[in-house]
Amino acid sequence: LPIGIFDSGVGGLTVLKAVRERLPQESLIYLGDTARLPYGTKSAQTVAAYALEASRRLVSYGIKALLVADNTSSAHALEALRAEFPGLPVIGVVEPGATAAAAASARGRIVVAATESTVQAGTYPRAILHSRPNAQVTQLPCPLFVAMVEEGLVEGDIAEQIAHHYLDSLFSGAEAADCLLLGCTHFPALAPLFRRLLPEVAVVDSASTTAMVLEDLLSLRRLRTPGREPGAVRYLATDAPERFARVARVFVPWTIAERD
Ligand code: DGN
Repeated sequence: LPIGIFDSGVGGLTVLKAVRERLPQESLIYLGDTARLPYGTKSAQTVAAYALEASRRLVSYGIKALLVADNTSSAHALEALRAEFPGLPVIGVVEPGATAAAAASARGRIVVAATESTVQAGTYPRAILHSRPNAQVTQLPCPLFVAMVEEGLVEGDIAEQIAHHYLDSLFSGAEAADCLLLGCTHFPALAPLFRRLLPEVAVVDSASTTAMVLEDLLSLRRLRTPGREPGAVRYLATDAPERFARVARVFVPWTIAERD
């Protein structure tokens, strides 16, 4: 059976890519709930209801594990999803990302960049403080980064100005943070820009850590697919496959057919 990967839209392809690199022999089925995106500006109840509905659809295809790539759904709905599908391993991106940031930060001054809805949930600070109780965590809602990435503005003047707008005050002065946790599916596309603007700062993206956690979980439950043959990857979107295929180019270096 494949691993199901769920996201509110296209950005979760950053997580799919990390899983593909780490576990190439696994078949994957990706569902982007493009009809209802963005989740990042919606209330907790709405996000949880949408995440449940989309995940039910993914589960109906037959999957051996559910990976919630969407940070907003991971922040609000992970427990509800685990309760809905007892026996199915369900993992999100918040805990792996928080653990990685807690380990990567030199002085424990961590900024979590995320959508407004993820910030409201407060799940990232809770998870970071669980790993590193004396950390100083600041949450930074940055909706413009999402739009920017979808427009392909990941470098250049506009991208730099918006990055300065959000980041400058937190990463300067005596109290400057030393770690930037990318708490949104879209932000790994901006990681090269952030690393260039903030060379002293540890920029942590949860996608690769989540792929590691998934690997451990599959091994533990004896669900790994043996062999080296690459698994199949299937993409589903609840709306506008043309836009999905176009925006996907920002996130993965391969082409996704409009009808898959
Ligand atoms: N996938 C969302 C997240 O990781 O929070 C970002 C896109 C959105 O819904 N705004």
